[in-house]
Amino acid sequence: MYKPQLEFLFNQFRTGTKFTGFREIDSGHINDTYLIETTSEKKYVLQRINHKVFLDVPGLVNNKVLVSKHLVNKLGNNESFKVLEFVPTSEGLFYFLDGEGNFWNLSIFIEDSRIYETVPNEKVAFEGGKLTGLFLNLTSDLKVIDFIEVIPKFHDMSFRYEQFEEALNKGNEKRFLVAEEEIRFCLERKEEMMTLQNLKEAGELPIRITHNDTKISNILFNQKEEGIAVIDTDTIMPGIIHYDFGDAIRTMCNSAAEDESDLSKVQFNMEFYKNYKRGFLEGLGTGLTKVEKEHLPTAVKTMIFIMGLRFLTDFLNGDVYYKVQFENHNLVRARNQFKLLSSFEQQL
Ligand code: GN1
Ligand code: MG
Repeated sequence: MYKPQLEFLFNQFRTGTKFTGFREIDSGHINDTYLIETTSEKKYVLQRINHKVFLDVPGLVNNKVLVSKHLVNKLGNNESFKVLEFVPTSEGLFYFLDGEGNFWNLSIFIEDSRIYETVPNEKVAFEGGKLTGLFLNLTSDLKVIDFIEVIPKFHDMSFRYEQFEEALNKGNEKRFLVAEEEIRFCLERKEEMMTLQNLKEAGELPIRITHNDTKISNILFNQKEEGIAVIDTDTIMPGIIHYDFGDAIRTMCNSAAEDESDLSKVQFNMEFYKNYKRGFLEGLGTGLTKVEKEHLPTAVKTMIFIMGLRFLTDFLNGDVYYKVQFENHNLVRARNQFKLLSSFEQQL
């Protein structure tokens, strides 16, 4: 994107300040994100929401604005718990639709914060858990019916297997050969990996409002290594607690980045797991049922696996979903997740 285009987009929103410059933030795999500098002290985050992935962007925006309002009403927006604040356009909408059919939204950048790509110590693991638990605690009284399913069947294992099997039928044959071992790994695991979905469908796990993308880089920390904000609320929708617990563990307990290709560096850190879990349960309070609690380790396995399965599927399809930076990037990501899963199982 060029500067004048971004300035034009920024000006559609009611900020009362002027655009002075921008920087691209390239950490997400789906949306395009820019940090906008202005004549005021405030900075903003301008984001193009990928409408090929998110088919109902106004519905998505409605979900996340609803959650922000709810959190502010309950806790206020304070130093130890900062809430994403979205800015309306001059028409009063929380998104702007440009002439090319792209959807944009703007939020206020949260100052004095940092993110981690990997957890440096037990405190950060504990804090990450506590904040995620608290977030779920605070959203637990929202009505599921007020939310759309942003991506239907997002974490449904059977749906992800269907997509995988379709890729096996239609995908790129050269890629099958390179990924033979990983394909076999996924085919062998099917029954086990259906456990959570089966429980959910049997009504044994309560449906709540969940974040659905609680990876470590979606949590902001302050300089004292305390968790202060949950960001990237695009996938907030009805789900089960295990999605958030498992997805967070997947990144918090990986000794390496999600796309580290040297698999000897990919180890599951049990100490971080214990600390994350302790923090998560503390933040969440007393709200878990017996079955929910019993299946927290199942969540870890399932969420590590489902991400590996999705990365592998995208690799077989020729990298059409996730942004990639190098050859075999998606395969590297998938291998990384499967190694992490094996490391968890060995230690369990
Ligand atoms: C995607 O774009 P980003 O980084 O927020 C993906 C998540 C995956 C994640 C893996 C809508 O999230 O489900 O866990 O990549 N989001 C979508 O890093 O598919
Ligand atoms: Mg996301």
